[in-house]
Parts: sequence; C-alpha cells; structure tokens
Amino acid sequence: MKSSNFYLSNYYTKDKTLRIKKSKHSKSQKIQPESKNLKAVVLEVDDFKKNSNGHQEGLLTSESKTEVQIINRIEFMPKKNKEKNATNVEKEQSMKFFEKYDSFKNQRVEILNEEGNVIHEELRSKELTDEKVLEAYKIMNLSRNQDDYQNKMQRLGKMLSFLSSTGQEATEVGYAMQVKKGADWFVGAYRNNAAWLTAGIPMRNIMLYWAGNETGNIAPEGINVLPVNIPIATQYSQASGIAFAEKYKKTKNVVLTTTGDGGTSEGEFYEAMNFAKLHEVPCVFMVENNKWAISTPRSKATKALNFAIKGVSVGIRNVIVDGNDLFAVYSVVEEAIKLAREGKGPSLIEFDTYRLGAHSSSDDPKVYRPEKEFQEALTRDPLIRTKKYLISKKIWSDDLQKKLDLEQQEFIKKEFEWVLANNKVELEDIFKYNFETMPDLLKEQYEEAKAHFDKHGYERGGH
Ligand SMILES: Cc1ncc(C[n+]2csc(CCOP(=O)(O)OP(=O)(O)O)c2C)c(N)n1
Ligand SMILES: [Mg+2]
Repeated sequence: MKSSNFYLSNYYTKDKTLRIKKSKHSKSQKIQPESKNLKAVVLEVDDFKKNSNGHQEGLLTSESKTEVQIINRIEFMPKKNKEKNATNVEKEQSMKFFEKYDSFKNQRVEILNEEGNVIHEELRSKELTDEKVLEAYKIMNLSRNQDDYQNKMQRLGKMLSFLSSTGQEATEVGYAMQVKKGADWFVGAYRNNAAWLTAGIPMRNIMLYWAGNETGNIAPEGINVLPVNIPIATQYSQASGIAFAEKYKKTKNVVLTTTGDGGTSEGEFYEAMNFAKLHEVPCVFMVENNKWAISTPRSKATKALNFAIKGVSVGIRNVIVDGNDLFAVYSVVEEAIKLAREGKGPSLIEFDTYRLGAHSSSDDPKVYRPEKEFQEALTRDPLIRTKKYLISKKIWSDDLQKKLDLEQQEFIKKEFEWVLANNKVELEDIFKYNFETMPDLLKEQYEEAKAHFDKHGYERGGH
C-alpha cells in the first residue's frame, strides 16, 4: 500500500503543489506540500472508490497548462484505521525488496556484481557477515566438488543417476542457510544438492539415494527436510500444507519450497500458491530459473514476462533476484522469511540463474544448448563471483582454495565409500517403503518383479 507521505516527498508539481483527483476529468483538490494534514484532506474526498482490499483508491495526478498526467494510483486505509495504518506504512517502508522492485518492469535485485564488488551495501543483510559469506562459499564449493565426483561415479556405473546443482549454488546455499534447524522446513525438488547439504542432510544420505537406496531420503532427527521430490511442482502443495499446519499450531516456523522454471507451468504451482495466499500461510515459494527444463528453453515454455509475476495471479507479492549473487539471494530470502514469521503470508521469489551442468547424468546438453549461451553463462559462475569477493577482502587465496579442494575431495570420497559399503537394497524394500502393511496390488507387483529378477539377475543399471 502506498502512503500519502510517500507522495508528498516525491511528487511535487512545478508550482509546488499536489493535486488529488478521483479521475482525469473530475475537479482536482489542491494540496500544499507544507500542509501536514494531507492524509486528512484526501480522506475527505468521499468519491474515492473502495478497491478489492477495502481501501480507498483514487488517482494522483499532476497538471501542467496543457495536460493532466496521472502519476500513480493512490490508496488509503479507511479513516478509522488511521493509527494502525501509520504503523503498517512504517513496516511497508522497511521492506527493502518486495514492492520496491517491480517485476512488471523486470527489475532485478543485485548486490554483488560479477567482479565481486558490493554495489549496494545498504541492501546487504546485516546478518550476512564476511564470516558467513566464507561459510556459504565453502558449502557452495563442496557441492560443486560433489557434483564433479558423482559425474565420474555415475559414468563408472557406481551411481544410478543424479541431478546436479552446478551453477545454482549461490541460490541454494543463500536460501537454505536461513532454514532454522528443528523449526523451519525445506521442501525441495530433485536439483537441490547444495540446499540439502546446507540444511543439514548428510552427504552420504544424498549419495545413497542416488545410488538407488530410498533410505537415503530419511532425514536425521531435527532436520525438517522432505524427501527428494521427482514429480515437478508437487512440493509446492506439500509446502503449502505444512505451512498451513504451522500457522494452525501458532508456531513461528516457516516453510521454504523451490521449483524450476519448467515447474511453473504446472497447474499445481498455482493451486498451491492460491491456497497459501488465501490462508496467508508462512511459506516462501521460490523458482530457480536456470533457463532450461531438460531440453526445453524458457522461450518455448511460457510467454510470461518473467516467473515472479506469476505470483500476481494469486495475489502473492513477488520479486526477481540475481540468483548468482549470494548477497542478493540471502538478503531477499531473509525479508521473505521475516514477513512470513510476522504472519504476513507467502512470497514468491524468482532466482535468475543458470544450469551449468546437464539436466541429469543421462542428458547431453551439447545436443540442444547453444554453445555461446553456455560460454556466457560460465562467466557468471556464482562460485567465481563469491571467491572474487573473498579474495578482495583478503580472507581467501588460491592456496587456501587448493587446500579446501583437497580436503573436500577426500571427504566426498569417504562418504561414497561408506555408501558402497552400506547400499544393500532388498527388492522387497522398494515395495514396502510407502505403506505400513503392503497392499495387495503392491504384493502382486512385487511377486512379478521378483520372478523377473530371479530369472534375469539383479544387476543394476542407471539412466
Ligand atoms: C509432473 C511431472 N511431469 C514431468 C516430469 C518429467 N520432468 C522431469 S524434470 C523436467 C523438467 C523440469 O524443469 P524445471 O522445472 O525447469 O527444473 P530443472 O530441472 O531445470 O531444475 C520434467 C518435465 C516430472 N518429473 N514430473
Ligand atoms: Mg529449469
């Protein structure tokens, strides 16, 4: 909601007056900027219309000799809420991102530029200290090393299949760092390696799952992270439901959920957000726009101007963020979480990022991805940008990088060795996973599969 004070300081006409009109043709009401009672004057304009929020609404115009120009729509709370209104205005003004950056104009939040320089210190979260940036960077680097290692293991036939976070680490680490352990929830999709690590899922669990063992999906006690979600956008409904429960239980816990750009074409994307907004549940919806849905480019998936404005259809505030900018991701997510905790309902955040790897370990992007686009995207690698910042602050160096890579590669290898030694899957486990007692239909399918594997062997492949 816009306040009259906001316009007072921003829209003076040449003769230093403000004019408030209901419409282009009605009589204007002249207001002196020195007058402190602009709000009172405007509220007396009784032909202002009530809008869908139940607020008074009219048009703020400026006049010159030849034309009347509509500057902006202006909205007021009913007079009786004057006190409350003032507090709300204050809080709205403390929003640094939502309702300041206009997704209809494709405006994007940026704090750390590609050279690793902070260009908007005033927007940077106070919580995001240099120590925290370093901590985040180490997880980003760990996830990247894990992706590289898993690529090799998959090619050796030791891992079935997996989907990498390569290129999207600033987004995933930036939001997942703010999931309060034992309280908040993270409901992800399948391309969330960096987020899972950050939220507290042990690496061996993730590897176990991709090696074909569902038990890898069991999160440790106190880590509220739901299992890997393959059917796209279904996680949004689960997140909405959990957030509803948290609100019902009157906790201050919030739910973070994420989908890809392709996932926003699913009906469930809208259904879940509609429910969430209707009940003002504490949920942060996120879209990791990595420009591709397998081999389908964004241009063949939607005519929407961007993904953030898809929130408008269900009334959810929304914003676009440079997803390769750890500082912007962290700061915007912090605001969305704060609003959710304060009971101000859901938000939608689009992270503008890029999938630097293949869709999955069974995909070859060289077949469909323009090489030039890929090369350009490499220059915006979030790891490079964050590293540049840390080096400029003299808290990182090439030597420290080498040391970290060696340590992390050793750790990753050990985790995978554990997986190889503990990955015994009984065929029955696959069927008994979902129900306490196996229903007849699954029993039949199990018998059929057992007969097949007994005959043809239990050798496992990938895709
Ligand atoms: C409901 C559903 N339909 C189709 C698929 C097959 N599928 C797997 S990944 C994918 C593309 C998703 O792209 P996007 O949402 O952009 O996520 P990304 O893989 O780029 O992270 C599709 C269509 C699926 N998993 N679930
Ligand atoms: Mg995508």
